[in-house]
Amino acid sequence: MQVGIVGKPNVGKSTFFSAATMKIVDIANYPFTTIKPNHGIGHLKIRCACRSFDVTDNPGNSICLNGDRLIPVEIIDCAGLVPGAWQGRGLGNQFLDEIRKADALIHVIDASGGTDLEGRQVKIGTHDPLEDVKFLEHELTMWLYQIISRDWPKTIRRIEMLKENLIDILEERLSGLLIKKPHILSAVKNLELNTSSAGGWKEDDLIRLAGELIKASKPLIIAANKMDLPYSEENAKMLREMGYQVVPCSAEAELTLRRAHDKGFIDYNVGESTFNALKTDLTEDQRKVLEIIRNRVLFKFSSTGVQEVMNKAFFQLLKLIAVYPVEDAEHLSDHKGRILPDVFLVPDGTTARQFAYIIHTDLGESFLYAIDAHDKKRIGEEHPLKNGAVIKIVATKARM
Ligand SMILES: Nc1nc2c(ncn2[C@@H]2O[C@H](COP(=O)(O)OP(=O)(O)OP(=O)(O)O)[C@@H](O)[C@H]2O)c(=O)[nH]1
Ligand SMILES: [Mg+2]
Repeated sequence: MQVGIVGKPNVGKSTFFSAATMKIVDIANYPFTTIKPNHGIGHLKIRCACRSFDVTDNPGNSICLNGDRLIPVEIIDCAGLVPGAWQGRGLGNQFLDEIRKADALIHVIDASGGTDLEGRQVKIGTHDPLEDVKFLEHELTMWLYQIISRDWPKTIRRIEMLKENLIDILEERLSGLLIKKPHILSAVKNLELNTSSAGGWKEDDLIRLAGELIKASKPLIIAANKMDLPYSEENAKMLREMGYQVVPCSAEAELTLRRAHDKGFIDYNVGESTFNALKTDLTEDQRKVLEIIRNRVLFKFSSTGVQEVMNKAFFQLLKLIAVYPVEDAEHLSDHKGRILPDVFLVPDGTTARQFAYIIHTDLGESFLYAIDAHDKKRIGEEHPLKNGAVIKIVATKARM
């Protein structure tokens, strides 16, 4: 699963990406710094199961840092989007091509209102970030509308002449955009559109359909960036009150803290509300920057927000849970004796048997039952797994 970092130019998308992945990418205070998208690996942070079991673990596919498990996930830093992108304006084509492959979106906005719709710097507080939110919704809707409407006459012919089903045609047509049948069914239902009379649908119906499909298939969280600047807090509050899911954030603060930590200047755990200065010989400027971050960001918002956005994008928008497979439920180890080596991200609602299939087809096929390492109780094949569960699969041909 991939999450795309999107928004107009110059809002801090690449800064967010760099802070989340520690990859060095171009960051600058002008529009279209990023032209080609950046792909990278960021991490979700959860309380590691090693803490509840009080064991020392040997992580394999993830990292355990001071009792927190960091799980790798893929994120994409997209080129900036400007009005008219759906008609190819700016870097519209590159941008929208990346969005196809995204399962969810992080919409980075400049919450300080210091950049206009094209990403040019303006006096802070003069641009309304609500416009940015509306504009992204509009661009994505019109992009999808264009795709659907391009062969709408052909679609209608297939329905009327070949008696094909509209939902099936749309599913086939839109699968490359990760738009699936449940998305289409819920969109049509929400809009109360009658699929048997699709031939009579107006342009406006197709635009509304595109809007609903985008909402259903590309769930979105707003990273209200540049929270270290004035006006940001009010703007983030305003968006939240309008019903948007908003996390206050300062990508620049997170990037600075992670770099300072890597250089040994400070001790900082990602997503935390504090850091400790380690070096006594920091320059006056370095000390000042760290104090600004402490006072304007950490003290006010209790974190830089970057980790919270990452976790919410995957756990809430994509509805994933983390499950640890083990071979020995007593020692929590795999066949090599490694303790809690792996953690898998799976859809919420994944049953014990489905989890066995995710680990290995053989294990799914020969599944007998599972054991929850917390209470050592048996779990039947239909039983959905809990977030954070440590699970042993018992199969006829025991192999794991
Ligand atoms: N004050 C403040 N500035 C930030 C923050 N995050 C990013 N910036 C600045 O915003 C400017 C744009 O940052 P980028 O990360 O290049 O923005 P972008 O959205 O990737 O821009 P494009 O690639 O042009 O679309 C740079 O000057 C950053 O230093 C933040 O949290 N606070
Ligand atoms: Mg960029």
